[in-house]
Amino acid sequence: IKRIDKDYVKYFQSKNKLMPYTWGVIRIDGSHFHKFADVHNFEKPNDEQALKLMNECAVGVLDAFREFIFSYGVSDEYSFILKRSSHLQRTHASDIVSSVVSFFTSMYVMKWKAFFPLTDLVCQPSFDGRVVCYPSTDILRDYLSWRQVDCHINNQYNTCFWMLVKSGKSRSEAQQILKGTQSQEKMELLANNFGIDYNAIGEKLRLGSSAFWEEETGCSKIVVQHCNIIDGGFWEAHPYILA
Ligand code: DGT
Ligand code: MG
Ligand code: MG
Ligand code: MG
Ligand code: MG
Repeated sequence: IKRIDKDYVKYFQSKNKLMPYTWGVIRIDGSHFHKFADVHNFEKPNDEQALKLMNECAVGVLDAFREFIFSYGVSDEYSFILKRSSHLQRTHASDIVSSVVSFFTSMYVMKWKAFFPLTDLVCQPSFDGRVVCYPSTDILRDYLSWRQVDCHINNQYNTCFWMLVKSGKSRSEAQQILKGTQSQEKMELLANNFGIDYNAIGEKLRLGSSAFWEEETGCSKIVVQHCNIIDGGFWEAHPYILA
């Protein structure tokens, strides 16, 4: 048998590398979670247990992949920030994204019963993932602010929407009432119609969740907090995260 050198096939692999010395952000997002939430009877608009399960999986990722220093999650998504120096170790974008996505997904399945003891997992959760490199800390901060603003806007809308629906409006009526309303009008709608002070709604819902390595004298541990990551205060209190 004639041996043919078939090594050439490796040249078809494209090398999609992360840009060195930038902030790499891996964002995963649940696929069709609209349906997944319905099938598993998630509470509307926010299911406390579902959010806790997402946080647990994020903590698992931080613990398993030590290149991540900070993560931020809301709804069915989580963003993981790679240390700038870690690019030299894991240079292939698809390797790191696929590892994180599969780890997060299997952890979600493994931990399901602990958070939903009375609900069977009846369809497979899956997540998509992408990595984006941000060249400066300012732009990374803007990225995180964008996600937290999105959390606030969606949560405020969803809170109004489901209060209207639960009070007897149809979904299209609720949509019509909220169409074009500004943040202030939504706050007034909640206060006047339902006696809800939006600012008193739990921080976990308004601010999303940040899971990160907390450094204390001599030791560091992973914590989950619901804090404002748009203003400078958090970053000044944790200067080592983006150092
Ligand atoms: P995708 O990401 O394009 O595959 O589609 P979806 O359906 O995952 O949409 P996405 O990611 O834009 O929005 C997240 C959906 O997940 C949203 O439509 C409602 C659902 N969801 C997430 N968290 C909760 C929750 O706590 N309670 C309920 N009821 N639904 C939730
Ligand atoms: Mg998606
Ligand atoms: Mg989704
Ligand atoms: Mg989403
Ligand atoms: Mg391998």
